[in-house]
Amino acid sequence: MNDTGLLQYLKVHAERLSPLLVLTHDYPDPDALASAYALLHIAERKFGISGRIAYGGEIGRSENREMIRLLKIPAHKLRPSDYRNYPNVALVDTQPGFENNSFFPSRRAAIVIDQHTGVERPNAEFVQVDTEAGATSALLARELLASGVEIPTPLATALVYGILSDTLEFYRTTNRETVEQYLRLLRYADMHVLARIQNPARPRRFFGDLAAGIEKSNIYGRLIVSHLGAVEFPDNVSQMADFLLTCEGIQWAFCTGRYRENLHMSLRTSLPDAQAGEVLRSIANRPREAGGRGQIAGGRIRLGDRSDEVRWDEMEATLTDRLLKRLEVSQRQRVTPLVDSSDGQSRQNTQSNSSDGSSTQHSTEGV
Ligand SMILES: [Mn+2]
Repeated sequence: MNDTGLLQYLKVHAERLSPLLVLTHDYPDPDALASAYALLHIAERKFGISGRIAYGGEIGRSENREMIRLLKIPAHKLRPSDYRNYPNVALVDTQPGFENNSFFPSRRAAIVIDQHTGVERPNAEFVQVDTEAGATSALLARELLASGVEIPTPLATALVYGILSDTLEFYRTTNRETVEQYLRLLRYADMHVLARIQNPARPRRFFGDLAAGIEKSNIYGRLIVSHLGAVEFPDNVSQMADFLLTCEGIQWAFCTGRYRENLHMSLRTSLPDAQAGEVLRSIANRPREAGGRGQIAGGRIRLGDRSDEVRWDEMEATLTDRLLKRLEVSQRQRVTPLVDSSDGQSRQNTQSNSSDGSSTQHSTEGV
C-alpha cells in the first residue's frame, strides 16, 4: 500500500473530481459510514472537492442510526439523479462488482477504497484494497492523519467506532498498524458519545425479532443456523449472526432474512484461518453474489415475488444442506434447537436442559 497514493491522486485530479459522490454499500455499517465521512472530509478540506455521501438501501440498526445522528454524518439515501449530477463516484468499504451496492457494474469508478477480497481488480482509476487492514476505516484514518487537515471530534469518533465494530473490538484482526491508527485517533475522539452510540435506545420490535430469531435457531455440531424469515431491515441478519456466534461451543453461525425481493445471508466463524467468503459463495452457487473475508461474509440472493413461500422455504433449506456438506458436519450429528420453548413451561425445563449440557456437548464433534 502506498502511503501517499490517495492524497496524491486527489491533489492531481481535484478540479476534475468535484463534485464527488461517495458511495457505500446499500446497508452501511459503522465502518462504511466512517470511511465515507473521512474521505469526504479529506476531499473537501484538503483539496476543495465538494461531494455527497450516499447509500442505496436503508439504515436499520439502532447503533448506526444513532451514529449518524450524534456524529452528524451527512449520509443520504441515493437518488436516481445522483449518477447524473455526480460523474465521479468513490466507493468505500465495497467495490464496483459487488452485489451489495447500487453502483452500475459496467461503470468505471473514480476511487475504490476497501478491505474486502474481490473476485477481480475493481474497475476504477484509483484503487486501494487492503485485505489485511481489518477495517476500511483504518485505511482512511491513515490518510486523514497523513493529510494534516484538522480532525474534528465527530469524525475521529466515527473512525474509532468503524475500526472497533468491523474488527469486533480487535478480536478479528491482529494487524498492528490498525491498532496504531486507532490509538492515534483516540485522543481526538469522544468516548462518551461513542458509548451512547454503542448502547442506543432500541425499538420494541427489535426485541420481538431477537426472540423469534433465537427461537428459530438450530444447532448442528459446531454450526448454528437461523432463518429469520421476514426482517424489518437486512442488517438484522448480520447482527443476529454475530450474536449467535457467541454461543458456547459454536464455531460457525449462518443466518438468512427475507427483505423485499432478496434473501439476505450472513455467515460468521470464529476460526481464524477459515474462508467464510469462499464458503458462502460456494453454497450460494453464485460467485458474485457474496462477498467477505476470512471470518465474516454476507450476500443476497434475488428470489423475486415473496408470495411464492415454497420457493423461499426451499432456498433456505437448500442453503442449510449445502452448508452442512461444505463444513462436513457429520451426518450422525443430531439437530438441536438452541432453546427449547415448545412445551410452554419453559423456564424450568430450559434450565434443566442447559444444566445437563445437552446441546453444547454434542457440539464438540463434527464440523
Ligand atoms: Mn468494512
